[in-house]
Amino acid sequence: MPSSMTSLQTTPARSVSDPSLHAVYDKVVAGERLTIEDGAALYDSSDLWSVCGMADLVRRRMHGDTAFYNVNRHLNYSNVCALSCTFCAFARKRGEEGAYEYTIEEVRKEAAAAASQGATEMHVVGGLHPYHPFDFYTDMLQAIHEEAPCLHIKAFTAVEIVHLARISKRGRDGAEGIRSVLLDLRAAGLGSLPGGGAEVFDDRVHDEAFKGKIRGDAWMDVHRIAHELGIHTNATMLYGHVENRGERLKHMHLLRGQQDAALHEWASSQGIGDGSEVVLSGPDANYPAERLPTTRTCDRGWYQACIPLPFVPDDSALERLYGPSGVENLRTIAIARLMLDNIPHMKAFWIMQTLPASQLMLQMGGADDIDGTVVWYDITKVDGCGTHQETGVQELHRVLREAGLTPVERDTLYRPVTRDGVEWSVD
Ligand code: V47
Repeated sequence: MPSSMTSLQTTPARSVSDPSLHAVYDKVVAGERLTIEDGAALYDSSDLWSVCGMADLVRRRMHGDTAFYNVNRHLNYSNVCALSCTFCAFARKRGEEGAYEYTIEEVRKEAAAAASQGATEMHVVGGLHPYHPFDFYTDMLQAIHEEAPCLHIKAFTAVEIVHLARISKRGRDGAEGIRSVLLDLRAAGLGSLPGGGAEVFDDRVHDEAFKGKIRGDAWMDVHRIAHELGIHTNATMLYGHVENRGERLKHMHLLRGQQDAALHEWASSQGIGDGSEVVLSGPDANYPAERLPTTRTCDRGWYQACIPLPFVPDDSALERLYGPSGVENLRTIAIARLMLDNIPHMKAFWIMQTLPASQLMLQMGGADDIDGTVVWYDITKVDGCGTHQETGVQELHRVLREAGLTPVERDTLYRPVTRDGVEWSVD
């Protein structure tokens, strides 16, 4: 095939109609890192089509036409929480109507049911329970692990980890306390950390919407320590409430900087980056060895996926707000794909984005992952739907294929899953 044809397939002719995006386009094509100002231009432009076109170009370079999903279960073990974040409709005080707590035996049953139905992952998070001792959490992990050793346990947001350091009296030891909590949890069965609780890394936003929760620097410390221990993590950004677009871009910038540090050694070994920046989203020619880190090629932990979470106002103390529009959601995930050039995966979490909008985000907005079958989800309920929010593998396949993509089941570490009914394996 003539080389001009190859480059036409991977680098579309510049069809960006907004002149303020021309410089951004040229950087994206070359695989150069975008600045916060570039991100602002992407937010300000009325040419959403081009913003998505660039995100899609990057997504196809990184993942071709693959769209990832997993067979998972979310388990929100308790909604009893010491905090009162204004965006949260999930938390209750103990004894309040709607408050609930799973016992260890109930968690064990959930794990057994998940495994018997072929799930590969259990995503376990809850409120900051004011009375459970530290042992409750290690017992819970052990129960899941004993009952279903094949399940990868992705559990506890950074906020919960800091809470566990406090209740186990290790809080005053700073990083050492966090490290020893993570080691204990790993010994009990923890596989990785989910991306929740990040919200928006900005003190003004923090004080207005989630005062009392840890600030962005503490959240990032937990993830840095997890990465040092070889534990993979994800990162969310909860947007569309009291923050502004500039604060979102700052959040992305901070995450990207931390991922540079996590990938530094691996990138040097691959000849990627200039020693400080690691860009994984450029044209193929920029990657003499592996484009993306895998557990085989890198023994550190890193951010595997970013999950932009659109604020769902229903039943929260910020119910007066509208929450982000469909266009803002599409634009934000596309910009996250472009700005977070060193985070391998961009997830359109269908529970919060809805299945139809997630499909568009995968088809044209830079997303390559849709999360999984979920089954029960308590934290948000879009349009007041119930906690039973299940989709099946067939439905996910239909949604992804209709978007022109090839569905690939993955495990939590993004290894392709080979499946025969409820039996599965990874290489
Ligand atoms: O931590 C709470 C957010 C998070 C609301 O790591 C809200 O793979 C929108 O983190 N509107 C939990 N968001 C969900 C989460 C997650 C989901 C899917 C995959 C992964 C992953 C992580 O939801 C909370 C908080 O940041 N949240 N209330 C709300 N009203």
